[in-house]
Amino acid sequence: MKKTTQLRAIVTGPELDFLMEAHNGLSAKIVENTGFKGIWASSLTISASMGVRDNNEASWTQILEVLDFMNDAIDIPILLDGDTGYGDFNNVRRLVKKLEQRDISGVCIEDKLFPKRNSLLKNQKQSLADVDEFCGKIKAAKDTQRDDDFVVVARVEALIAGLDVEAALERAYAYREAGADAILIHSKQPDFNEIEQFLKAWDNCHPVVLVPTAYYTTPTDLFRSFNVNTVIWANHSLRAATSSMEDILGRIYREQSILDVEDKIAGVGHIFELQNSRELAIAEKKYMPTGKRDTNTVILAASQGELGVLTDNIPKAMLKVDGKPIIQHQTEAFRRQGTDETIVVCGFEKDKINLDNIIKIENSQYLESGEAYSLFCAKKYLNKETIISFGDIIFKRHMLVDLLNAPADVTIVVDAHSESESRTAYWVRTDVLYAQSFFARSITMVEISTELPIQDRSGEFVGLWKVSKNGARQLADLMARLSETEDLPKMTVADLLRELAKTTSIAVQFVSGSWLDINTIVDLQKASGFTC
Ligand code: SPV
Ligand code: MG
Repeated sequence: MKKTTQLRAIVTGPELDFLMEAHNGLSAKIVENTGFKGIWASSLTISASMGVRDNNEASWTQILEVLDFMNDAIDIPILLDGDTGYGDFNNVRRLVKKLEQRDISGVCIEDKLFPKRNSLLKNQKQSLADVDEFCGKIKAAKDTQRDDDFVVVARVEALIAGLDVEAALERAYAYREAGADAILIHSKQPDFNEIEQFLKAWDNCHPVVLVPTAYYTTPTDLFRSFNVNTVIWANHSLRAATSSMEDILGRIYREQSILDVEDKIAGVGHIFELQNSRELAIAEKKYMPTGKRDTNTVILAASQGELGVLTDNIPKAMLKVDGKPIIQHQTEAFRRQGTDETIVVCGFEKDKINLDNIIKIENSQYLESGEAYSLFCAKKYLNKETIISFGDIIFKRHMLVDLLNAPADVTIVVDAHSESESRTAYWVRTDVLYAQSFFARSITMVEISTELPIQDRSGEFVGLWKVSKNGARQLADLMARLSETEDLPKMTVADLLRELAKTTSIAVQFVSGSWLDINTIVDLQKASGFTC
């Protein structure tokens, strides 16, 4: 429901409703949280909270600024205590226009002279406006509003100025005729008598609003019995805050300690809640770049390798290229791309894999099992997009960047110009050849094997691949199924990809060179100067 419609229901509806005062965004939020359906933006308390008097010392645009903060903080409507309208009919027109622009639901204007003074001040002369002139302001307000539900309340100050009930009624009738949606009849008497007389004579002929600050002892049911539409608790948020501040600050001053007041005041967590900090935290997750990708990396580094004495007592993945272990080249490359966890599956000489910021997972059966089983050991991390890499390869940065951007659920990197002839390689046959791949929208793996005849080889699987979150789930499911058979420990990654291809299309990202796998001392020498 629109805020204006809500306010109209409060002010003109038949049931007695209440507006509670607020004077800034925080108090407005507290009013709303307490359960009140609407807010009285009081001139007394807004000015007091600014440290000035309720004599139009704050300008009307300064009041608008406060209203903006209040309105932004809440979903309930605000009725502005608009004093005299801050000038003549023309100022009222501009006020209504600006209030509607700022989503304020209604205004109450009083029949006094600008600059007005607070109605409850003792021994102060209160000058009333000419009735006709004030009726002109009401008409101007009503003619200006664009939203039919915007509420204009006319406040009768005759009793405040010392006139009798007759005079008050005369003004109230005139304001009703001028188009006011409700009449606020104000009194500073400590009892209900003059208001009672007014209400009896008024006889519910138009909605009525009361402000019982002075006659606070009157039971609320009495207002109800007179079918009063709205009661405004006009200054109680500010007065509550004032007493509490004076009390607590006095204690802190005397005790020179905050120890004993801590459990008597709102915790900072509660203040954060009132500021709706949670919303910002959620928005930050959505909009703020964290520099992090939601991508894990699994490096398979369990095997010893066959580089003679070089791998006698360290795993191949820890052999140094340009002074840095092979897998450190990888972990740094992954981190530069902002990936999340780096998981290294170790086996042979696992303690020698001692890099920072990695999660080590052990394949204790590394001697009897292959790469697929190592990957299975890291299955718990296959819960999001994941890059999977052999621990003995070095590759150029662009290869990883392209792979991270690959859209398919499973993408493998294949070198179309592999020079490997003698050693064991995972040969891949694709549906589109590299030479035509520039014109193809996607390239799919058809076969992967160490045994592919030369004429069927489209390229060599580099040992670097990526699964999307969905692909990771499929891979994890496949490995879980295979783990129930005898097959998994014997399987290579190529075997796994072949199985996966039965249910999922495996996309191929072709490269031409740009990587090395380290199988021999010569490879190790070639790798120097080859940065990831
Ligand atoms: C206000 O709250 O600012 C009012 C009501 O106008 S009174 O203070 O009683 O005048
Ligand atoms: Mg006021």
